[in-house]
Amino acid sequence: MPQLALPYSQIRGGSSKGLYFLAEDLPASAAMRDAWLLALMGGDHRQIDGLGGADPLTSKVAIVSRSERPGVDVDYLFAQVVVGKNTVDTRPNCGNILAGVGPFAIESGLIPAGNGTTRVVVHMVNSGKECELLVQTPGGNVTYAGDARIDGVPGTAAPIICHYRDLAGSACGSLLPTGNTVDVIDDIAVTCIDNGMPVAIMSAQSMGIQGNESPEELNNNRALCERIYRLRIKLGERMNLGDVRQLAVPKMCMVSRAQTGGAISTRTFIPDKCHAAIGVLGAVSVASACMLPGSVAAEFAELPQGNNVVLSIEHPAGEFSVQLDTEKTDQGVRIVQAGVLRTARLLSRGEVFLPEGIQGAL
Ligand code: NQM
Repeated sequence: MPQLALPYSQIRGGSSKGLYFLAEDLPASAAMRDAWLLALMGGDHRQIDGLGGADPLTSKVAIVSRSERPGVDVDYLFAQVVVGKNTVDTRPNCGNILAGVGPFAIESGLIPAGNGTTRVVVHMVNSGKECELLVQTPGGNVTYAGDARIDGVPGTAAPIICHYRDLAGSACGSLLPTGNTVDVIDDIAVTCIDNGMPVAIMSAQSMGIQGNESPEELNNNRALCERIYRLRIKLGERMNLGDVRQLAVPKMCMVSRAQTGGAISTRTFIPDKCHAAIGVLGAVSVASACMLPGSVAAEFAELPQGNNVVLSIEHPAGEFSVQLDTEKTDQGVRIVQAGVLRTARLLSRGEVFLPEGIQGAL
């Protein structure tokens, strides 16, 4: 059987990039779909025989279909092809790749473009949550050009506004999956939180670093990487994620006081390599933790006054602003909605080839 040609788009979504497929072009069986994605992206650490870029931020896939849910336009399943592990993880979501789902849905004809701005309501299959995207469509066409700037991406582009609703417990079942605001594991105080992304937050100091190091420096610190890995495996069980050795969660975030006037400074491992910046939903989870009295993040955070706040989460490539609408409850604080600004750009579109022998191999 010859190589199978599959229609795809490659889109930069926020500070990540990935392949975007219509669900109808991939197998319905999860096992077969994952085998295809590994073959298309590359299962080895260099991804030399596929389109993944040998980096967690470029080894991503969006699978999109028209939604049958009331009030929802499209369903989006995110798949992380875990670099070097020959596995696909559909447990985490990705808020960067999500930004590209709006343009992809419009350009693929899943929803019509409005004249000016098009609202795309996305059901995130990984988490069961929803996000409203506002995409620029002047004259009924998607435009990628504009003057929005996001750290981690050169130049400017058209803004994509993302409004997330009610993200708590997206993968772990509850906002604080261990039931505590702080746990102490291996003598390290950790806040385990899932407000859109499972994240474990420790102070940089407790992990033996300053918190202002470059990702390269941290990646080269073998003792730190091994410590993070061991802690992550233990935390996975406690966060209701089970055995996380082959998974991309929980993200491991080390925090310290803001260095450039923001709310807090971060260095995040996703999960075993330091992020060049910070993930979208990772940043939303960290910002949410800053609002929780007694959390490890709150100890270091500079918080603006009020219930509706913008928190600037500092990261190695700059900062990420998260807008949070909160309300006070008897238990503390509830995060009602999170808003972020992203951009996206269509990079390529065409056919990607599935090697002979993979189709129908399972
Ligand atoms: O947290 C990196 C990214 C991400 C995921 C990661 C993301 C998110 O930068 O929503 O965007 O944490 O693996 O794309």
